[in-house]
Amino acid sequence: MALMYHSMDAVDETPSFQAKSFFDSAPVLKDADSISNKITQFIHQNSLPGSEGPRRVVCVTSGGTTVPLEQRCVRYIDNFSSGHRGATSTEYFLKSGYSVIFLYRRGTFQPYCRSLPDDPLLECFKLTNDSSIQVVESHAEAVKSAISGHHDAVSRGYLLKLPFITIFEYLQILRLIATSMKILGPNAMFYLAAAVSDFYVPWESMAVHKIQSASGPLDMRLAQAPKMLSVLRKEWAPTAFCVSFKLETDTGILLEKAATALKKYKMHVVVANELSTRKEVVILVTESGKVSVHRENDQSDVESPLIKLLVEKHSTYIMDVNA
Ligand code: 9Z3
Repeated sequence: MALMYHSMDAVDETPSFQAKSFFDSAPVLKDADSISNKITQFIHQNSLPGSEGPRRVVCVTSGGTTVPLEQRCVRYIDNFSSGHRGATSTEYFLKSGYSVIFLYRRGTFQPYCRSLPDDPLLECFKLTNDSSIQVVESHAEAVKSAISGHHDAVSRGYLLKLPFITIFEYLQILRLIATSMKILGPNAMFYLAAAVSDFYVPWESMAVHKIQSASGPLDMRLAQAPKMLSVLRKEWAPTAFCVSFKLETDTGILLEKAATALKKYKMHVVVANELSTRKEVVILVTESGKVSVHRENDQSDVESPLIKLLVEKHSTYIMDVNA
């Protein structure tokens, strides 16, 4: 079987034109109004002057996007990301006084739940003789800190969690968040740790039903995903502080690719990481140079010094913009 998906012939097209075509042809986002209301309300609440003044807000993206191959999707292409980076970073941002919009791939790691076992419900709880539920002693600390950390952040209005699965959902929700965060000016930060598909099947050229195997091998050409980082910087939230990630498996090209992304998309910081060492070391690439950030020991998180450094850079940025 040969399924040819035409590329978008994008040679002369600007990122904003490509973005428009992408959104115009994307499937309608389910619950768009409710998502939009949640975002608007969250940003409104966090921009009110409280005792500490209006809070800084960061949008943390986390997990990989899928590319469906069929409209009634049975098969899809996936991008690797466990969501550990995003979930861990969210905790450190909250600790640093930020409010966080956590845009995450459904089913990936969640803030405050990293120390729980794989099947928390079945492994952390047991039935007692009188059929009430009790926490298993060995997991009691992890359960307590997960519940209290999460409850504290959500009930105080500091954490909003929004799930996505496909690249269509991810980019549509990211646009809603970014255009709403525009009013925060330099107090807004984007921390784009999600692993986003570079290629996708445009909705209108996608098979509706399950692709059949009877006609032999499948031949397909994927379109290039629009470069949304440019659009985010130029149109959606032009004064926000933007941090993107660059993932490679070949260390020989990592720093050069990160430096190219920094320039091309006008990021304030690109965090370069290599797949197998991503939990131990990351390299911050900025206009003023490169800095390696290491975790302190096997038990600590590289996100602790990473977020500390980014918060400092964000503070300098806010001062410069307001000067
Ligand atoms: C990253 O590089 C993240 O640090 C990881 C985190 C996905 C490696 P985990 O979720 O891993 O903790 O398991 N994210 C960005 C990956 C990406 O797709 N970047 C694009 C690129 O490299 C730019 S948006 O071209």
